[in-house]
Amino acid sequence: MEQPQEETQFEETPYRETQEEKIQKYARMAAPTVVAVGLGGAGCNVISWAKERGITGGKLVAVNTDATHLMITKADKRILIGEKLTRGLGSGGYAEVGEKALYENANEVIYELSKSNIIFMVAGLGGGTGTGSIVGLADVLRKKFAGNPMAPLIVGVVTLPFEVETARMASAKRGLSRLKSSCDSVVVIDNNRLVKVAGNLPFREALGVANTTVGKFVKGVTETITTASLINLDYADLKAIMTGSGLASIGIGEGTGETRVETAVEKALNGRLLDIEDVTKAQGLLIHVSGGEDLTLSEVNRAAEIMKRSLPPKVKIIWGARVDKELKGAVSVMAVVTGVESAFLRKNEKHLGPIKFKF
Ligand SMILES: Nc1nc2c(ncn2[C@@H]2O[C@H](COP(=O)(O)OP(=O)(O)OP(=O)(O)O)[C@@H](O)[C@H]2O)c(=O)[nH]1
Ligand SMILES: [Mg+2]
Repeated sequence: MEQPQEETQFEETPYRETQEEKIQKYARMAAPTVVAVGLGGAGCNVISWAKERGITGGKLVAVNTDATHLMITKADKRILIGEKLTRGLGSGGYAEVGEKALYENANEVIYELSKSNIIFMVAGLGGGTGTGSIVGLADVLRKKFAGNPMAPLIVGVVTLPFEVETARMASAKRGLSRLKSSCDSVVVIDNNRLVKVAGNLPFREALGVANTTVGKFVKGVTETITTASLINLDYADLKAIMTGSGLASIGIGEGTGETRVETAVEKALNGRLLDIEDVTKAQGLLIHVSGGEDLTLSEVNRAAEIMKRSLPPKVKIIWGARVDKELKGAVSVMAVVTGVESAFLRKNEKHLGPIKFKF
């Protein structure tokens, strides 16, 4: 007689994640998500800059009224705004048109941004599309997230026009005034100071330097927040120094040789790209250090120590550091002072008097 077969002891278990997969999944979930949206020609050029170099942990969105320019823009997502109003031909320099164009497609733009923890909005102030649509987008976002404790950090990153662009100056400053009240923080780069710091460059080259500076800021902060770095930037800390802080000024410096840290810090602090009033009233300081593979932790600490000494003790200081293989032997320091006022803007606000920015 056939013996009944013993039941097999083997129980098939469903596939389990490996430890490695688990770590990656949870790290992904814990990492804040970042989106950078470029608006108008200059904004889109910065997005292309970042896309060409790659940006880990950040989505790149390009928004423009100008279809021809969008065609040559590199981004994860491109959005043509104001089709009915402008027929893809640009705003003709009118900020009113740029703002209306944004409202025409606001839902599509919001869809790309709203799941992120940090939203960088990038534009060159002075033109029609960038100025109008960045202000419009900031307003839409502010209303959408009003009173929501999970609201993303909304940071404007803008350039001010060159002095030769006199016709664009008033529009840029009006745009900045409005932007300041809708964003958590607006990082401002004055193209005129940038040109001087970079060594009196001709217009074309200066635009390239402006793109690189804005791009480096967005890429540096994004990657230090979203990916494992030498020293990670903490999202909660970043939020603390940037929430409701008004204007922010940025300085970038590079150094080589034995005193590379000191040189880079000094350049970053002295080469501020916005004329700010009183640094002692600052709310926070973000220090970002990047260097080649030989960058040491003690160098990063030294950079932070030197900066600390130049600001009053009540200023909250946060820092992050990353290795950037391209920086062979060099150290690059970026200093962002938040919660500052600019004499430049104040003068203009007075001068503008009761004139309203109407749309
Ligand atoms: N960083 C940077 N700034 C630029 C560039 N091109 C222009 N700008 C600056 O940004 C301002 C706005 O220019 P654009 O971005 O071309 O204008 P726009 O927003 O597309 O507006 P319209 O073309 O008038 O619809 C200019 O006044 C310049 O000061 C660029 O490639 N990079
Ligand atoms: Mg344009």
